[in-house]
Amino acid sequence: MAKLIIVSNRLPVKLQEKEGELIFKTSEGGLATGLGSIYKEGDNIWIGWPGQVVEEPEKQKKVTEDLKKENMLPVFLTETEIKEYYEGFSNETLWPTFHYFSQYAVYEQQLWETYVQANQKFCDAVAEQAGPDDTIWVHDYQLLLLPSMLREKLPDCTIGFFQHIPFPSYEVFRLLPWRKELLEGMLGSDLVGFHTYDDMRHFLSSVNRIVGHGSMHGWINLSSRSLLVDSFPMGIDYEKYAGIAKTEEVGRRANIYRNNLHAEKVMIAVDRLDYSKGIPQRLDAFEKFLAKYPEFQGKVTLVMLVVPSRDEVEKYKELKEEIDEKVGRINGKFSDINWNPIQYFYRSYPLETLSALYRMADVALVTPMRDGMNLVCKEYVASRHDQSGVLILSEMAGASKELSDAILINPNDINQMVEALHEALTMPEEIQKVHMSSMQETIKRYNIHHWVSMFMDRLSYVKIKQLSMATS
Ligand code: GDG
Repeated sequence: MAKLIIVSNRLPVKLQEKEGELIFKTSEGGLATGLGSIYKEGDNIWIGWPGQVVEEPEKQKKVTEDLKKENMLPVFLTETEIKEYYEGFSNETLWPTFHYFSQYAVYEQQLWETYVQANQKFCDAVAEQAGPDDTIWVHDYQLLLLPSMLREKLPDCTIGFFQHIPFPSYEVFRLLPWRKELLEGMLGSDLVGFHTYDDMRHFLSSVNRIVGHGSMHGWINLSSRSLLVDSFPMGIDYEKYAGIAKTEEVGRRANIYRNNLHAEKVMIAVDRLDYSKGIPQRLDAFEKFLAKYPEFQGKVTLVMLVVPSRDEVEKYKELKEEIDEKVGRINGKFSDINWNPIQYFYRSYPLETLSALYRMADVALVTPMRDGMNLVCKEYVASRHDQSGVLILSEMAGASKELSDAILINPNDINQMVEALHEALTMPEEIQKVHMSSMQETIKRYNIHHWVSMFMDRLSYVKIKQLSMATS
């Protein structure tokens, strides 16, 4: 029986050490939820790094056996691979470049070589499991070389690739010293997917100008075969978020949190610590808003949840300090005994707490400088059980293409953000409901299950089309 092999840098579980024993914590991430029911079926399998370095062969064996029961296979990465392939090339070269922060990108041959080596390690792990009829679905920028490495070993198998972050314009992508190798890596796929039409267009333009292959309606004809490039905007598990937000317990918590804030209006922002998320710019806009509209002082609180991420990387340490400083300055300037303009949390919370925060907030501020999609804004919309609430959303998030009922802003335009805050905080409830219910309809329909089936259906279609092209 043909099976599906999912490959991503991280497995949908995280390995943790508890009292000398290694245990697994299930991830609640969107991808894990969306693919959760699929990889557990039959012989399907998910291959990836378990989130911790495990060196002792005995421990590796035990982890492998435990994960096998759950249809997962670990790829064990060394300290050096984590430093150079993951934190280095993936997060200090590709991530900044793909998010238009190329001034932050490091170009180091050593990091590139480890990136190649790690992709090869994933390839070996997949090749050991895969048969010629199997379908392999590779995820994200850490594994750009994997499709062509797999194609070489398994010429007939079906390979899909999805990139969760933006694909930059040719002028930015071409700055990478390894641009040609990276594109050739991706071209090993049968189907290459992005969140938006623009990302897809940028990719096709780079393929044309750097590798010299043109395209027609998303099809690229290589000498050996054709592949398709298309957009698949990722959704969330709508019913899950809407369901939790509606529960009595979450409603009770939302009331308690709100009462404790002593504010008439509450705004929420939830991000991983990342310079692509526009956190300092948002703080600048809020500061300017409180100065321009002093009648809101004492009345509106921004609850800002920043989830620790990549704190080994220098740029992220600097960003954390910048945020700490700005929050301290704004609170120092405007707070009074009963009220703080910003409630800032640098940690992550369980899903129920997050849901209560979404439920209590009148406004969500999602203002990235650049974001492949952004799921937080969709989760906020799904959590609005009474259709009230306003979403302020950056045009630079992939989600803005679907959520045109949000107040759309350019995060570089601080004055526009100030006015958007004013508009959101004074919007009549009947207008809020019109926009919110329209966004809910979109997100409900184009949910995570829809995304998975769209991608898988298109991948099967490509294989059929390739066969008919080969015989015609
Ligand atoms: C990448 C792309 C693309 C956050 N804090 C807590 C928590 N979260 C969850 C959110 C949301 C997820 O983390 C963040 O997802 P985003 O999509 O917003 O952003 P990235 O992590 O940068 O994801 C992005 C995504 O891939 C999918 O393709 O949309 O553009 O950059 O689900 O809810 N979850 C819990 N506690 C927290 O404190 N439980």
